[in-house]
Amino acid sequence: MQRRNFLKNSSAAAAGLLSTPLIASCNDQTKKAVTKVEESFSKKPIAICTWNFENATAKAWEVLKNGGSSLDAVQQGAMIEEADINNQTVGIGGRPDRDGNVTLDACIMDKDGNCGAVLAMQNIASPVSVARKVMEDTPHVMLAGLGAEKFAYEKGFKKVNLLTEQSKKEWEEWKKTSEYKPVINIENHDTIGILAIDANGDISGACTTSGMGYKYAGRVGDSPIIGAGLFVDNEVGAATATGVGEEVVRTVGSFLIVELMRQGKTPQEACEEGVRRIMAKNKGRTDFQIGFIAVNKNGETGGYCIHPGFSYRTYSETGHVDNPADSFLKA
Ligand code: SD4
Repeated sequence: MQRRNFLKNSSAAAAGLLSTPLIASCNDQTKKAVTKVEESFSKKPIAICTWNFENATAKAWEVLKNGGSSLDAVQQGAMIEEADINNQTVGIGGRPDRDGNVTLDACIMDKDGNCGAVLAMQNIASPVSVARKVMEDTPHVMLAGLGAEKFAYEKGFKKVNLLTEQSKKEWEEWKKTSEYKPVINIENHDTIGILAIDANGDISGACTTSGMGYKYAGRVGDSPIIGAGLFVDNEVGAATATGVGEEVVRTVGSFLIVELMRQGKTPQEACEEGVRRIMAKNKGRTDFQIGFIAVNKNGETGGYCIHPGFSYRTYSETGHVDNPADSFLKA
């Protein structure tokens, strides 16, 4: 019997016992045991995100603390980074593709396995919010390019110039060599993947990015691909990724990590195995970074990456913490 069902059944059985007057009146210990079982079954809220996005987890925590859903928590947390012009890999201020256009990818997934995504969408400041509309207001999971943008306008989103002066200046500089070469942990790596568990114990996740800087026009990475950049299974847990998306797609990384947790691995062990699979496929190639994070149904978390330098933030009742992740390759 699964632990959850066991707990459910044992608390139900104990509750049944309490309904008989004899035991209810004479057995305080039984009552205590029931309370204990119920307490251990009640879930504690937590928010966890890739990198050290303090403001995003703080926002998500505020939602959770006020009794909000994990879905609202991850959306609102992700929106903080989308609106930050200093984050050059998410939302406004994101680095453009090689033609100078900022194209955004995002997805969101809820406790029931519903999901929505937008791919290579231009001119809209909060792709995660459009992804949620795709999930809730359409029969589809993914909308791409002009179709996604048109849908966003229909839903009341405003047209915004996403290319900031800073990102434009850097792109003009880049054009002088036009060398496509992600620098580990520095350039191109600040995608936010965010996972949360609410007071009901329900899990949701979101992931949003402008993708790899100076990518081919139309290139889409892992971030808006359900199973690759993000996966949630409310029975088991959730995972999300940052880094070179092509490699995450090749192993369907986030889905893999959730399935490994289903088989009994801790979030930490599952993230480590996710990275090992990628390294095994790459046969000695090490010039790229990937970071995975995961949370299981009990609120335990984990994170792992290829190169040192990746960290993830957690916010729960026990505090607001930046957790440096262990890495496959050592410094
Ligand atoms: C992508 N995974 O488009 C994203 C990039 C990223 O931090 O994570 N940047 O491949």
